[in-house]
Amino acid sequence: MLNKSEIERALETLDGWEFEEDALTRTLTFGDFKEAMAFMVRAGFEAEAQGHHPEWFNVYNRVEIVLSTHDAGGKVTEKDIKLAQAIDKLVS
Ligand code: H2B
Repeated sequence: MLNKSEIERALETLDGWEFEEDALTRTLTFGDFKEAMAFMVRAGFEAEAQGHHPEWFNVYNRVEIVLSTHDAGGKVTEKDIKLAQAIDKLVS
C-alpha cells in the first residue's frame, strides 16, 4: 500500500488519472465502440501478463477504469501504478 503523498507523486508521472475512493481512476473516450473494444482487449492482455486486472465500465466509446489492489484491502499499490503506466502507454 502506498501513502497519499506517494500516490500523489506517482500521479504526476501518469496521464489523466485521479485518486478517488482509494483507487486510481481514468476515463477514456474513443472514436467508437470498436476502438473502445480494441483498447480493452489490448489492456486485458497486458493486465493478464501483469497478473493484475482493472475494474472497468464501458458504454459505447467510453471506458471508465478503476484500479486498486484487492489483496491489499482495496488500496492503491505499486501494482496499480504499473498497470496505469502500461495503459497510458497503450493510448499515448
Ligand atoms: N487485480 C486487482 N486489481 N487486484 C488484485 O488484488 C488482484 C488482481 N489480485 N488480479 C490477483 C488477480 C489475484 O486475485 C490472483 C490470485 O493473482
